[in-house]
Amino acid sequence: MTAVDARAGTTAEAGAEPFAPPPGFRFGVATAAYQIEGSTLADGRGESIWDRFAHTPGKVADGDTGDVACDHYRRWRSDVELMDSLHVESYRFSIAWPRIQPTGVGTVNRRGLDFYKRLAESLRERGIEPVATLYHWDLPQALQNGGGWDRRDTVERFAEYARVVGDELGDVVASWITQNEPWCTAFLGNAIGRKAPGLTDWATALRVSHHLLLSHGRATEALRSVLPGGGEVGIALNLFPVLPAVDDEAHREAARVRDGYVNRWFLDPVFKGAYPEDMVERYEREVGPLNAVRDGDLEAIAAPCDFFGVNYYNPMRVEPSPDGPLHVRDAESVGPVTGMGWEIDPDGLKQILARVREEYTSLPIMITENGSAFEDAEPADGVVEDPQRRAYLAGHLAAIGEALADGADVTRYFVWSLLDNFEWEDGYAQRFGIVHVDFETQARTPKASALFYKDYIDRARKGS
Ligand code: IFM
Repeated sequence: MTAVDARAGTTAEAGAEPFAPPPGFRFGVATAAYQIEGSTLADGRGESIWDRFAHTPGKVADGDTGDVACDHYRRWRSDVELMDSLHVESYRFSIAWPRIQPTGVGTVNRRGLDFYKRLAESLRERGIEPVATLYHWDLPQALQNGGGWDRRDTVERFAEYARVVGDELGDVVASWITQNEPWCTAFLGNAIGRKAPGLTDWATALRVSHHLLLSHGRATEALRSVLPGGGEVGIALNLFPVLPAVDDEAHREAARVRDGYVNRWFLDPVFKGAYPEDMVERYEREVGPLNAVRDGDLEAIAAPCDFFGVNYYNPMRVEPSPDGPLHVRDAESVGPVTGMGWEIDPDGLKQILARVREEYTSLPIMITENGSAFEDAEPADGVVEDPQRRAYLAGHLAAIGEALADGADVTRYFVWSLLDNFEWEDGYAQRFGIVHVDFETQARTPKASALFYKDYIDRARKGS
């Protein structure tokens, strides 16, 4: 018995009773290219908006960048072995567009494609399913120089990129996610300025949101034209239960607005083919005419998907405020929070799943991200105790079990994240990994939560 197995054994006593995974269900882990790969200048990769943003003083905590990150571009083989050792069944990674098309247009960079091809093949050899995301925020900087997602032409460039990648990797990757969390890209990147490209213009952010959604529709079409039978396509949205901090009309209205801003603005066009009317009115009143939408766009956005990806972390409690975006701000959390200050509420995941099913779609659901950052202790004798993360995982896995029992059709669960990594504007200060990374030595140490997850998977499989 290895040290890892011995420690995993101890988690069984404290661990939750696993749910019975339905046929086809897979337990996975997720990452994203800029957050783990490093090697930003290797093999012809072009500059992305996150390289530019991170290298702009004052944008990222401690001046951190993704230049090295987890050095995964060079260590991918041992990272695949690591996943195998944790008995992970599915791996969601993202493809860096600037590795495939360094300037976002035209010539395809073979070395970039080969990297992802080798990765996907090696996952498959170990029986780990590869799930690829096309866009996890690293737009080629050259496209941003020409207007980025504010420019309609970027949508066509993205569809072209999707077609190239789908054509090359479709034989090894069956499941494809077009866009990840377009709310973050559009609004945190272009209205609030907290993420790349760091703009603070609401009119731009609204156009960007529309173009991102349209790019999902166009990429879906492009992927379908090249993927072999069995290929499946979906989008990943980050969804939040939004709760009024106080049960009165002003707070309920604040919750409706926040829900419109973070959830419905994306769910409605994807599943109902229309933007929510109350939000259209609000944006037109407060920002100006929504001039990006053309005939046929909403039909393209609502093109049927094969699955729906839900990223869930926390509920939002809100209150009215003249200063907040659209006059709403976050209120105090109730109960425990993570290192990000995000309220911990596994029940919120069940609420989201029920809402999606009741109001939007009966498509199979992949929980494409779920996880937590905490201030972990440094490894001691090869051990990192992270009881809070372990409890977070156990609680959310139990919630999925309950949702399944209530009839939800959940087919994947991806823990965010396999590794501690570059947490965007927070740099390396926030650790989401179930595996600890020493950023000086690049040593990987599975935390107690990773061993809990491995043990959970083993027990779930034994029972099934
Ligand atoms: O790290 C991010 C990820 O890139 C997108 N979803 C949320 C995670 C935690 O903030």
